[in-house]
Amino acid sequence: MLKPTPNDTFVLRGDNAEMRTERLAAHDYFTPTAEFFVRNNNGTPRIDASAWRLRVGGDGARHPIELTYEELRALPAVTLARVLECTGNGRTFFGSVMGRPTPGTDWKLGAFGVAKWTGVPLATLLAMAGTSPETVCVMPVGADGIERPMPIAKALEPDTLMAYAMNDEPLLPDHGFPARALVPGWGGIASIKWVTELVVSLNPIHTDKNTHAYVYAGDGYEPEPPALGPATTHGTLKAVIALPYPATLARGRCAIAGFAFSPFDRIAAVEVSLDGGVTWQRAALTGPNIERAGTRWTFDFDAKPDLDGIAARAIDASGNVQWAPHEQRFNALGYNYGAWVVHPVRVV
Ligand SMILES: Nc1nc2c(c(=O)[nH]1)N[C@H]1C(S)=C(S)[C@@H](COP(=O)(O)O)O[C@H]1N2
Ligand SMILES: [Mo]
Repeated sequence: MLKPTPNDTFVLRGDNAEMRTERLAAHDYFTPTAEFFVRNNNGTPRIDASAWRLRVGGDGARHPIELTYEELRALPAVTLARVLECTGNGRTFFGSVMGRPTPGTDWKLGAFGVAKWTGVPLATLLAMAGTSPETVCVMPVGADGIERPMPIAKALEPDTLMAYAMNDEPLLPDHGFPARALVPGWGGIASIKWVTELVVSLNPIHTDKNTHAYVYAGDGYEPEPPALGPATTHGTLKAVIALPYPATLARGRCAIAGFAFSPFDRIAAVEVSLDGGVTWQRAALTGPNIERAGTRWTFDFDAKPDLDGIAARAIDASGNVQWAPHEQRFNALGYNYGAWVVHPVRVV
C-alpha cells in the first residue's frame, strides 16, 4: 500500500486497510478517497500511465483494440455513485457469531466504501472491439496477475465501467491507477484494479479467483469442477453503525448515525434494535439514497446502562431484508457474511 493509513482511520490487516466504521460519522455521502479501504492480494504496483495500454482482445473480439490512457479518457464517460465492498467484509462474524472461524482477512464491517466513479462503460469498449454475440465471458486482467472473469451479461450492464477517476480525481495507485473495472453489485474481487487487458471469450474461463478463491465451498455447496463450489457474485445488503468497535456511550439522549447499502437497489428503510434483535425501530434516512450505493441514516434514543449492544439492519427498495444471525449460511472461505450484527456498546 502506498497511501498513508493513519491509525485513527484504518485498521491494518497485512497489506489491506479496513476503514474504521466510526469514520462514517465524519463523512458526507462519499467516502473520502484517503479513507477508502484497500484490499490487495499482491501489493500495489506503480504503473507509468504513458507506457500503459489497455488491450481488448480474445477469441470473442473480432477486431481487438489497444488504447492509451489519453485515448481511454477521451471516450464518452459516465460518472456515478456506487458502493464497493469486499466479498469478505464481515468475515470475522463467521467466527465470533457462528463459532466457525474462516481463513482470510478478518474484516469487521469496514471493508466497503462509496465513491463517485468516472469511467467508460465496458459495453462501449466491447463494442469497439467487435465483440461477437457468442461471447460468454469477459475477464479483466490486473497488472499484478489477478484475473476474475464475469459473464458477458454482467459486463454489459450500463454501470459496469472501466473507471479511471474516483471522487473527481485520477485513481490513486492503491485503488487501481491508471484504470480499474468497477462491477457494481458484485463483491469487490470483480472490480479488478490496474487493468491491462479485457479478455473477451467464447468459452467460460477458469482462474484461481473463480475456482479456489471467491467461491462458496463446504457445508452443502457442491463442487463445480474445476471450482471448489459456485463462484461468488453479488454482495449482501448491510447497515453499518458509525461507532468505534467496541463503543462506549454516555447515558441519556443519544444520536447515532450510520450508512446502509444494497447491491441491488436503493435503501427503503433502516431499523435499529437495542435488545439483540427482538424489537426494531425505524431510523431516519438522510441525504442522497442511490441504488447500489446506499444512504446515510441517523437514530435517536435514550442510552440506558443495561444496553449491551446495538444492531442495525437494512431493507432495500426491492424488498430484500438483512437477515438474522441464525439465518446466515456458512461457507468455508468466509464470504458474504450478511446477517445483522450486534455492535458492542457499553453505556456509562
Ligand atoms: N488487480 C487486482 N484487483 C483487485 C484486487 C487485487 O488484489 N488485485 N483486489 C480485489 C478485491 S478482493 C477488492 S475487495 C477490491 C478492493 O478495491 P480497493 O482496494 O480499491 O478498495 O479490489 C479488487 N481488485
Ligand atoms: Mo475483496
